[in-house]
Amino acid sequence: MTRPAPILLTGFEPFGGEPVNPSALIAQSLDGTLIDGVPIAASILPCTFAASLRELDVALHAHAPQMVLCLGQAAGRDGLSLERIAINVNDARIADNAGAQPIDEPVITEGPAAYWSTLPIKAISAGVRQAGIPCGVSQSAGTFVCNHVFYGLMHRLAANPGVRGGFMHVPLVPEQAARHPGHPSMPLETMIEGVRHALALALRHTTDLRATGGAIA
Ligand code: PCA
Repeated sequence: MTRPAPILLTGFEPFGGEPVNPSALIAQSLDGTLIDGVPIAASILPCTFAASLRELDVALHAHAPQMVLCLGQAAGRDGLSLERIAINVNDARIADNAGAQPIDEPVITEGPAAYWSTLPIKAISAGVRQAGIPCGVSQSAGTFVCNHVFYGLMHRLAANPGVRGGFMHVPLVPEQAARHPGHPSMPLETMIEGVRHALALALRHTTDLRATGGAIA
């Protein structure tokens, strides 16, 4: 039997002075495991505007995935957080790991203003919550390297509509939150379990649920 095309799961190296990035720990721990018979291939991306999409291209090329989920850390989020939309702007509040701090630059010159996630974000958040793990829809992936990678991913996948993709932000782990009083956190094992559920739900749901995931400003 031929092996099904993998799911590409990416994480980021630590940034902003943190010793770890939970997104990388999750991706590494799921690397090589199977979700409903589909293998996961993990890749850790540098937290830089210049090199992150180059590394993403290397991984897309190496693995020819059927689906892509990029993960990133978002201090302040209190659950797993499925991003709805990627926007065409880099506006960095802090320097990236190479010292770059772009202000109001497009991710891709002449690209559209935004791309939607093509993962079933409502079905995933409902299913992950049903498994007892906090999860929701987020209306903004920010304007730092995560949004940059999310936008770049969806721009690439727009030319390859058979491959679905999206982005999930994850909270800090308790060891990080202990150094940032007031920040919510989630144990690494819970996040890993949540991402496993999320990928299984994404494989099973080719269309999304009609359920509210909105926010009032
Ligand atoms: N989080 C950052 C970049 C890398 C990461 O894990 C972000 O949200 O943009």
